[in-house]
Amino acid sequence: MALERTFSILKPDATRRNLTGLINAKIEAAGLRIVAQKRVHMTRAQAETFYAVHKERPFFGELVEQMSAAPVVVQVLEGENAILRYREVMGATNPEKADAGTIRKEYALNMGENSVHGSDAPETAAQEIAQWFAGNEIVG
Ligand code: DAT
Ligand code: MG
Repeated sequence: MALERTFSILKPDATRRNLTGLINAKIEAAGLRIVAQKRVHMTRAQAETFYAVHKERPFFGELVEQMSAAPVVVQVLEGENAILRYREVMGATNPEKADAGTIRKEYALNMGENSVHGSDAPETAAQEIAQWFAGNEIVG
């Protein structure tokens, strides 16, 4: 398979606890290259847009609140099969169900504050990357 790109967020619970370096080490050890990265503080509106697919879910308000409460690090990761590979490295959404060695198993606090986001499909990856990065900010 050709090189693929996925969109990643190191969430507020991770930046607050100074875990961005440890998480990046796991990303790189998994063979994913960080080809774009910046620290941003999402507005509520940006968080609402980003998670619009979940707007009818009961946890949406809390999710938007948490995502805009502190800075995040947004990233583009590149590698073979990067979308699926990163989902494996992240672990399950619920950290109690995440496999040993995954980011969420090691660092997530709970279902909402689960340390990382990763795109779930090629279409969402392209959309999410375009929402946060200009083409010339991505250096592969
Ligand atoms: P993922 O982040 O694994 O792609 P998702 O897209 O289903 O999971 O949900 C997006 C985020 O919303 C998830 O990372 C944390 C939050 N979330 C999902 N389900 C939740 C729940 N049942 N209770 C609280 N937060 C939840
Ligand atoms: Mg998702």
